[in-house]
Amino acid sequence: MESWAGHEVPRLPGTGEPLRLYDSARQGVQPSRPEGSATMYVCGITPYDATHLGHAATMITFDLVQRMWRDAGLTVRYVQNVTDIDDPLLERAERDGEDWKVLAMRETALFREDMEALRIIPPEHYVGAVESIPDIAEKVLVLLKDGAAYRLDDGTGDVYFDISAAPAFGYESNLSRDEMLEIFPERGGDPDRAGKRDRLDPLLWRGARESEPSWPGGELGPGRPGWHIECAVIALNLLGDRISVQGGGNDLLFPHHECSAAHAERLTGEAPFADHYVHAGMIGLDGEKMSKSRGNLVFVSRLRADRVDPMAVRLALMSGHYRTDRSWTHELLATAEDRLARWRRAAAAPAGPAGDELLAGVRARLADDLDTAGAIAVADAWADQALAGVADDAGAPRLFADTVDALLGIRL
Ligand code: 5CA
Ligand code: ZN
Repeated sequence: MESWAGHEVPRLPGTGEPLRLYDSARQGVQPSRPEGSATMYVCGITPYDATHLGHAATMITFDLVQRMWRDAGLTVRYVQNVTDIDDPLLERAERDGEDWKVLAMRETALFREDMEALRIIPPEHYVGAVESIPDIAEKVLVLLKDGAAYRLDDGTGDVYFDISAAPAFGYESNLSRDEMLEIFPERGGDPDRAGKRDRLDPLLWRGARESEPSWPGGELGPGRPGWHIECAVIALNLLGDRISVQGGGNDLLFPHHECSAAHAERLTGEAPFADHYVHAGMIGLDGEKMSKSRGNLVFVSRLRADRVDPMAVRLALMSGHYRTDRSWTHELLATAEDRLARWRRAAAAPAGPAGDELLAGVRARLADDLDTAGAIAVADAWADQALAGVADDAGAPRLFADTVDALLGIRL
């Protein structure tokens, strides 16, 4: 499927610092030292609604990872998916009396526009679940033949992964079995489905149902793919057996990333599937979790229609640390708008304080598990001095603009 349009990223003098990132599996900040090219797979949208600020914050987080890797001289290979067939999409289409394909296409198109506006560097491959179905079916069959999966004998054709085929199951999320059992049904799992070997076994292939879309699955029989195998197969096919970063929001810690890793590791025989499992915090609104049921979603497209500068939205979302669950508020946006205006005035100054400390400071803060608030403070300090009339270096305003553009994605 088509990705979105990219933009020039300014080249900065020197080379950036190696990135250190929190890994959910090892539960600590660990150096990210990809050899050759850095590979990243980020879990993208299920396109049944418009992009909200939570999606935006997660995409910005991984955009920063890519910017830091590039600045450190690495080649980056980045893949993102679109879950363009799944229960939530079908449910929404049914509720609104709309064709699920039309709904998915419309919301994916809107997401692309939002990503471009937020200056998110596009993935090299932007891949839909539907277009990946033959590849997924092939791998489900491999798991079935290998004894790592089984078919329910109730005539549905549904195939499940046997988690006992993944001896390290649980290493990614670090959750106890009780915690897993509690979360599993809240995030698409079906612990009470009769005939499963283990209540936590995840669905790999859903046999065709009369009222649902289905695709030929060859020997598997007609049906549609489960969610976790979708991401495992797309990542393996396009990025290889071991990736540098598996990314998404922290709502994907379990079961999604645990199961994707278990599937991938069983298919390749190599573990871990990802060097870093990286999770962005959830964005809420005024202290409440942003969710469809609460009806408190703030859409990027709505803000754009209201003529809010997307750079202010980006700056506001980066003012908190990516791993922290945090709230969107009107004040957050107002502060970001003021800051953006101040930075623009400073970048337009004829000269400013020398820029080397600024560049080194922004690089150092971001290299430390993406400390965006720290990086913003470094940029603020330079801008304040430039606006106070410190004018040592005529080239510094350009370097300031290039630094916040290349590393923070903020175009002044
Ligand atoms: N299609 C699946 C991933 S394979 C999915 O979770 N889709 S989604 O549309 O629900 O979310 C898209 C991405 O945004 C995921 O990485 C998800 O973890 C993240 N996300 C969802 N809600 C929020 C939120 N409130 N705050 C931050 N990130 C979020
Ligand atoms: Zn995913």
